[in-house]
Amino acid sequence: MFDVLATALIQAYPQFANAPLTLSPFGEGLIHETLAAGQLDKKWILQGFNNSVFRFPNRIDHNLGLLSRHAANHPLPFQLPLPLLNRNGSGLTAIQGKNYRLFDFVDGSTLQQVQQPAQAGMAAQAYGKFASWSHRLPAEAFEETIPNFHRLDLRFARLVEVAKQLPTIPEEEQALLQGYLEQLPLVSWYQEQRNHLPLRITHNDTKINNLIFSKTLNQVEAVVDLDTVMGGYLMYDFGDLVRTVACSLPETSTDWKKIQALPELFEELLSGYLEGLNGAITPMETESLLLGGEIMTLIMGVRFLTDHLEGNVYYRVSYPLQNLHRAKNQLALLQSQQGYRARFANFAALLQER
Ligand code: GN1
Ligand code: MG
Repeated sequence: MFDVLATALIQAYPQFANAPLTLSPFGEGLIHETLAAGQLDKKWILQGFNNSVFRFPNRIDHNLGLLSRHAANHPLPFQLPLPLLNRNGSGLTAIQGKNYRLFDFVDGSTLQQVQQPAQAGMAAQAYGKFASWSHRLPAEAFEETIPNFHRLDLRFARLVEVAKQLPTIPEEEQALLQGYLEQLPLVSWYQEQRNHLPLRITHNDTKINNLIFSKTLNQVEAVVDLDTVMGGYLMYDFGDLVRTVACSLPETSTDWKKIQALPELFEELLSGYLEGLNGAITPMETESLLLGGEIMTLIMGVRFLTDHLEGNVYYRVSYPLQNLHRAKNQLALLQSQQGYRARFANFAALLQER
């Protein structure tokens, strides 16, 4: 099935020998196509680059260049895998009308959900370290690889607009839409925060499966999926961790009644993230983290519902109603988090006293 692709890759990359190259689907990404590539006893990750989502590959290159130059004299305790260069010195290789990128394979394990609280702490520490490590780099020097990516206010307005343009909306969608529209106060809070929070360098896709743990799951080997690294707020990175770690079920689950926030894991995440930051955070930023999980869950839910109403034009789906179901999942998780606001705030206050 991948014969033509394999032959073209062998010619394009100096890493490959003239021997059979096997390609097979890999991982759970929703945007790029990810394949594992194997030749003799070596492995790589091959990515079919999504040009329609990432319309500015040069900006990604620019940002990754800034990161790799910084890493050269400020070592990190984990890898940031960058695209390998082809024989023309480029990180992108066009084959059969599609762009591909090749990465070294990082040996280890990925998790869709944490199995133990300590893994939550480790994950949060790694992303916190990433933020403290990049603290001295000027956020303005980073280019927006997806313009307005986490602008909740704009995402919310877009949902309203798409819904308005539909002649009719079925009952289930209407109820869900209503649930989302009731979150307007959170959108206002977000807009207010934008007047105060400093722009930092953030990863912007800090879900748990964008970390590669060691095989024994006792340390983080790599932070991957760096295409959305750009200017952002710390609450984005902390928030996407809360969304994907401090939850009883993954974003694909349709077991609505069992979808809940897990406060113990939130606490592990907050301790770990602040530890990783090691002081590189202002009091206002710390305060903003408390609602970061809500913000990111709301953004994702709004985006899933918008995509459903638009006919699944953005996210990969494995069945037609999947985006609707993801949106339903995220609203349940969001509402559950909102029941824990006081508890999260108390915990944060206790942490500060320590
Ligand atoms: C996408 O490609 P992937 O699965 O790492 C998305 C994220 C969402 C996520 C939801 C560029 O990430 O924003 O959080 O799906 N990335 C982009 O699972 O839209
Ligand atoms: Mg990913």
